[in-house]
Amino acid sequence: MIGFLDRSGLLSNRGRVIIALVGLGALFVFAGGVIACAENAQGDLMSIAAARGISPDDAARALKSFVPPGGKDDYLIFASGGHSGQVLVVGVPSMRLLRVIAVFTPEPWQGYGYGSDWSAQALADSSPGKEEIRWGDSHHPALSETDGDYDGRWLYINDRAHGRIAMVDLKDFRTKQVIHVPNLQTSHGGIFATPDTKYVHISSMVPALKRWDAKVGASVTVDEHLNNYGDIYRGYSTFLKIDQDTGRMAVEDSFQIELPPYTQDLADAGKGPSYGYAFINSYNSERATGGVNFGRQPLEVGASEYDFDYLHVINWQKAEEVIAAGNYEEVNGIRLITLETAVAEGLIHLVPEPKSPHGVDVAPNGNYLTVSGKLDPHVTVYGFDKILAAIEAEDFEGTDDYGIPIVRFDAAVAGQVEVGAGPLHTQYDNEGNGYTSLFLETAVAKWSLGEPYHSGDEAWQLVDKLGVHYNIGHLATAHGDTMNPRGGYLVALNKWSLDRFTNVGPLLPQNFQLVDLTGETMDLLYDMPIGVGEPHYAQIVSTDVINPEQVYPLGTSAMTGEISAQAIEGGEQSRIEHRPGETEVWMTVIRSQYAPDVVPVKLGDKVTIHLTNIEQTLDATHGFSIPGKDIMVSIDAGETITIEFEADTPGSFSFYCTEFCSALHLEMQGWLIVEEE
Ligand code: CUK
Ligand code: CUA
Repeated sequence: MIGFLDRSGLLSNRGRVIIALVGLGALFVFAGGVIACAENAQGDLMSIAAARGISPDDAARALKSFVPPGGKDDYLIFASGGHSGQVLVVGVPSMRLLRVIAVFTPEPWQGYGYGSDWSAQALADSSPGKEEIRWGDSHHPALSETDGDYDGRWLYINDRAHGRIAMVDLKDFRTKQVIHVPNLQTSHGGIFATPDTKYVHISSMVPALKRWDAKVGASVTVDEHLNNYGDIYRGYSTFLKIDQDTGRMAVEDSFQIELPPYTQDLADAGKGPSYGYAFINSYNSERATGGVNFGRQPLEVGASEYDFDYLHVINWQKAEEVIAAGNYEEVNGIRLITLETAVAEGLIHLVPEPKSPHGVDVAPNGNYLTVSGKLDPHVTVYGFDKILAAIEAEDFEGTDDYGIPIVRFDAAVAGQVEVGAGPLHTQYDNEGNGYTSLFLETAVAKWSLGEPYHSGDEAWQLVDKLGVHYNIGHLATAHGDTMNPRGGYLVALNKWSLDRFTNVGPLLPQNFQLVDLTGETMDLLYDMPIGVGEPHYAQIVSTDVINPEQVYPLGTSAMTGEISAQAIEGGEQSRIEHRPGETEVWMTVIRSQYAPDVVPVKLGDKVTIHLTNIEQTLDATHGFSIPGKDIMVSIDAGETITIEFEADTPGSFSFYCTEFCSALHLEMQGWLIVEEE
């Protein structure tokens, strides 16, 4: 033990670690009642750490993030899976990957998109253009909220590459709806749920041609693109109405507001005093078009010309009234308030934002809005009360080219904090602090908000900074987007990992870093490599509010929640019906047998099989696949899934259960026999 401390050479600083190790030793004494055991345990811990070259600080960090085998996590991270198109569910503090939820991309283990009646259909129906899209850039997850806090009902996420948005039901962690939002070509802003989940918001990323229809297209020339950009392109802010029973987005009850062709970026929901408002920042208010080969400035130069871009302040409650009054146009299947109407009705105001802004994040009290300019070392915090007062007093510095009033910058600002280079996104804790990611500095800055959280010299101060590895994008704190943040942990979502893991390059994993917020200074606890895409954003929710159901009632369709009578009627559940040109099969699935297990069909038949897993035990999932068919379904206990295919090849085909479900799993197979007439 002495040798170990000598090796560390920092005895006084490491005191707390020694206390932790001694404390752990004491626990063994208490449990075992044997002094010798205590010394051994302590000695063991010390020698294990020493043998592995682990410093006392790292040993303490390991204890803070370690969840023993069989132990449970305190929080779940719902992280976008980036180009994988999926959602990743990770435990905190253990940083163990617990689940991958298939959303925009087919996923074979879950049978998502491989022939099942619901998921394959959802993916096909949501493809915006003329061909089926088989991937997505899953981007910003948003958990549903009640009274401004995560309620564990649903999760929404957008596909940055398209105007798609999906709903995941947290009752069974499955995607239940994928839609393409009319008029959007790409999406970014938000997504957020209003504090009551009345709406989920998504806005366009890059502006699209006016009245863009993804299936039909629109006519444009290079000349029009370069010279009329400001006239022929528009952005869109979309409020998708949420069915409170099912969580589904109802496009027919939703509406859109047309925006200027700035590149709308991140967005957030008003809450508390700002309930009824949405905030969307933007860059490229210059409306640069790119086109170096046509003698134009590079886009990144043209789009960085102005000192200010604009935060959009949108009054969606007032927009609801405009819709109710019938003052809208129906465009590509959604009710659209035109830019002209939005200006005339006073639905939108702009507030200048310094230098190519990226994030806008509403503080827990709903009054402060933090924005950061990628090219400005400050976070700028607006007071919603100040913005409202300025709007009321018409304290404007003019209008933009589309007639939208611009609130005077100084009238809106409540505070500014110099945080460092390349600030992007901000999250909050339960003590009135903001945490801002610094992309260029590759760090997290902790800073204090003003009244009522901090006053006098305590307000608007940089409090602490922590280096992260490397090039942080988003960050997330526990319940950090709600009115009730929990503090405790922060996760940094880093784009580069360079020297952090064994080199598996040249494409290296992304790096989720777990940070402890409970001490005087932020402390980095753990690195988690993510090797499946570039996750952008994550939300962290207490496991208290996530309660998935155990098993489905017998015969349930996971998609609709409906119980199929035919699937469960006694005796009727296992049978085959032949009709001219088609065969319909009702098949039960249980450890370790399909019934029927020999399925005769005629060549050319349209074959429909309704598979029902008649088990009622958690995790007793079975699979089903047929050689030569792109079919792979996963059937959870109680679930019914229908598959359809054409019997286009004569012969016998051994279908089998793809899940190692029992000792006789290998025997869980059957035959599809395709007979020629
Ligand atoms: S954006 Cu990725 S780091 Cu697309 Cu949310 Cu800021
Ligand atoms: Cu069922 Cu293997």
